Amino acid sequence: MASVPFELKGKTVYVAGHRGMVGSALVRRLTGEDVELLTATRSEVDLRDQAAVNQWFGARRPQVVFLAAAKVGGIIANDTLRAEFLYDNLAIASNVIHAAQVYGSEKLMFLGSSCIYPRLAPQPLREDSMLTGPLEPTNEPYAIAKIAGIKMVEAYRSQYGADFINVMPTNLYGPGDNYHPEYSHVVAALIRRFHEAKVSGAKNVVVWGTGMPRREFLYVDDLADACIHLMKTYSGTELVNIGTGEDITIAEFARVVAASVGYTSEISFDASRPDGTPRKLLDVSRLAKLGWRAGTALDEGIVLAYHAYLEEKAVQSTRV
Ligand code: GFB
Repeated sequence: MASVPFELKGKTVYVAGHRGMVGSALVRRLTGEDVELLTATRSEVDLRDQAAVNQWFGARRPQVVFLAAAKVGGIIANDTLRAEFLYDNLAIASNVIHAAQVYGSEKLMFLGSSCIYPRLAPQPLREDSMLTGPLEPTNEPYAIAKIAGIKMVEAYRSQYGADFINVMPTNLYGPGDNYHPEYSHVVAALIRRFHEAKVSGAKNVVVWGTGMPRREFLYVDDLADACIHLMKTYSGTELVNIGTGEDITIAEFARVVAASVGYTSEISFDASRPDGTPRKLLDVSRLAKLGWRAGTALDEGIVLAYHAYLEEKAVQSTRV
């Protein structure tokens, strides 16, 4: 089953979800490796369609798979599109993991999420706290789909000896994020809101919730680097958390974003909006033992993300 170090060099590597924020960061990072990159757009292969996935795997037979495809969104998207978050993510995980086994992929990495841990699990969140208590209700469908994917990876390891591994990223941000005003995650939402307020000269920006929840944020290019590192050096049943090991309140975080964007007026909080999980800080000691730590400081990463937002906005405005 497992051979570490695992050689990526010369392999065909499939990034499932290459148009998303995580997948595109993996593609950027993999250009520095000597691999043959395989991607497929949704119109070529809808990953929710088992027959289409099997046909594609049968034809291309990727040796290595990064399963970064998922339906994702912020707290409101998760809580509103509950059926889609459950169905799409269950189908994607089920189809891709099974096809990787059937068509002989040598190694697969499944990307989960820190929301698979119980809402009130002890902090920082250790990998072995999965399934020890109730989930955060706003993202239970997404978390259940991700837990099913994790359990598939574990089962395919144990029954078939497949070298499949699970990693759990914390909250992510960076180029390629979704800036939808209602459905995005907090980082993209605040970058856009503070930018628009700066441009319009608005004197107040509203941040959702009480400002008290704490979150850990990882720059997506750091995540991609950690994934490549773990693909090469880790094989095992245990999950591996990927984060910075540091968190911040949403109120403090809003001030970091405002400063990076150059917005200097008032910030207020709308407590009628959901807070979600009170705290979600990952224990990254297993990752550190495996020889990786995050390189991008939060304030530095937010500036990079803001520039990426401005570039993406400029590109969109030139599209006809
Ligand atoms: O990023 P976010 O939607 O993800 O929200 P979660 C994080 C925190 O930021 C929450 C607050 O406490 C929000 O109330 N927040 C403040 C905002 N202003 C805003 C805003 O304008 N937009 C958003 N979206 N939040 C998601 C899960 O939870 O995290 C997913 O629903 C996934 O399943 C993802 O795991 C990483 O951390 O609350």
